[in-house]
Amino acid sequence: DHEEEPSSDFIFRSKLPDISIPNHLPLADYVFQKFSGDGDGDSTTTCLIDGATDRIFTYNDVQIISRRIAVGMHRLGIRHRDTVMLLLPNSPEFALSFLAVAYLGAVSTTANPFYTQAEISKQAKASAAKMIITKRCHVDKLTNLQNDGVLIVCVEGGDDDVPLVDGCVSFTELAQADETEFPKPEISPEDTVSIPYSSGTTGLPKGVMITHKGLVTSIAQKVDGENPNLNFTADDVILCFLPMFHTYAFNSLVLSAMRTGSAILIMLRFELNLVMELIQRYKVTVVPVAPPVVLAFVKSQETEKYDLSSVRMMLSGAATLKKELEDAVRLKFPNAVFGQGYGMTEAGTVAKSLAFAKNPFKTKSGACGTVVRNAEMKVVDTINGTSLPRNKSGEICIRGDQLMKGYLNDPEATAQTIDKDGWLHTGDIGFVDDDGEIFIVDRLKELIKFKGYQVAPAELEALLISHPYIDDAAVVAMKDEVADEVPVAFVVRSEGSQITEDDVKSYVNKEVVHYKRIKMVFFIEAIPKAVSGKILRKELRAKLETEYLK
Ligand code: 4UW
Repeated sequence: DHEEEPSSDFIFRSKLPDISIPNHLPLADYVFQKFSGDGDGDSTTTCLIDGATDRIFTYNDVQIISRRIAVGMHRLGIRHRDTVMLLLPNSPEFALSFLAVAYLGAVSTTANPFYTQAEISKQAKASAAKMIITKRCHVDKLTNLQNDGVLIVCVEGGDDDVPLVDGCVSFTELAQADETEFPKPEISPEDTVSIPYSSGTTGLPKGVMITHKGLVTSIAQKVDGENPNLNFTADDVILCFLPMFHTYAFNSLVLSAMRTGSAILIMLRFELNLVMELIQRYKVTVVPVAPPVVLAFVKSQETEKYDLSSVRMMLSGAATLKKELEDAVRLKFPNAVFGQGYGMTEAGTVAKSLAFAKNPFKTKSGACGTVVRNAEMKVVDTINGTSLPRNKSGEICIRGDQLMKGYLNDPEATAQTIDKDGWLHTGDIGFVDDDGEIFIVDRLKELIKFKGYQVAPAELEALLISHPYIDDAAVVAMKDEVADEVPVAFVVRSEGSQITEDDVKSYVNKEVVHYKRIKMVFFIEAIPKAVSGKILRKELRAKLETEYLK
């Protein structure tokens, strides 16, 4: 009973032609395709550089070590379709573990290692993780999971210098298995390869089922074809300080770089002077950033002390970048092409600047890219759902093989996000201009982005309402110069309660990672709601500006 779509739909496509995408291949085979059989990749070239230790892994090393880890995991009982949680900071071990899991046909669920015990526990249980790979300093947050039978693998220890934490398996040992014992599983393109978490357009964080086919498609849309949209080459050194547990870094940088044979210089976290030192030392050519990093570069008085002339490409994404900031950072990197990417955990890369193409196009400052190839985009009216022409703002929708399979164990939320015609509704408001460039102007969804990190209001509201002296609560974004947005709470005290702002903050903030912490609390008589019970967030945000922050 498939209804015909109205022929009046305005559909936007890339200026680049569609290409043939080998998305029948399992992810790891696709990523290393150039290094197998008659591929033209040189597997003795550098794949990973650990910025913290200067350790180098060639393409050959990465493939062999990740297969060994796969064998090691298999010996411990991890099978096709089992879930392994990666609770690791940016490190070679992160990439190696992810690939090992992919080789096995198992599933990675990635989480911020600085999550609290409660946050980790929720995700590990919801995704049915059988194993967690982590660092020593995070093991004490996993005791309850370990007691439930989850295997904990620790990247330090097991050799002569460092003793292994009691009850943990040693990563070193895992990586010493015999790769010839590799149990090549039958992986279907529709198998899930990773389950990052995202709150999407509404509600609590949900597991996002990314398939081999989806991820291969998303990578190919960027770096494959005669004129790749994102022209990474084997000569590039790509800096990665963006968190690897997030789709932007792992899909768009690490895996895309591996597909092209580039070197990835891994940094634990963003630290401006270290970044500049590494750019100079390794002659970094590509610097992927998020808006707060752009701000740090622009504000820094020390950029001239370093030789940053090797940088030929700087990409921003994950949050709105102001045009003034974009214009200012260009001056600091005169040799670099600057542009944005726009993506979403559920949809991979949605748009990428064509300034990064091998044969580039002229692009405008402030645009967040053009829709990726082999995909369709439309902009729909938020009231009646009709598709809108160029230069008219509405909700951005995207369709193609790169989309998630759905939310884990949540068909209802899946159906709310991907409609029956296969369009994923992003919850972002924007328009497509005469040159096909996309501008995001607002967000329809309730998601708050602190420096590009997701903060789900529903998660904080659930915590607030669990307090005996709180009757009702709503969390909305407040504008912030550095973080872009910070979460603030409106709270209805229960009758007779004297609960203070500090009480509320300390009750919630100990349960969540730092960027989800509530920055301000406003007491209110009642939370404004629609008849449907939906919180009128727009009204609260307006209230913030007119009443509270004057
Ligand atoms: N401008 C304005 C932008 C932009 C933006 C994202 O945490 P998630 O789910 O995912 C991301 C993914 C970012 C990303 C950027 C570039 C890229 O190539 C890629 O490939 C996978 C991924 O942030 O949050 C999704 C939401 O973040 C906002 C927007 O609201 C989106 O729905 N967002 N990029 N350039 N806003």
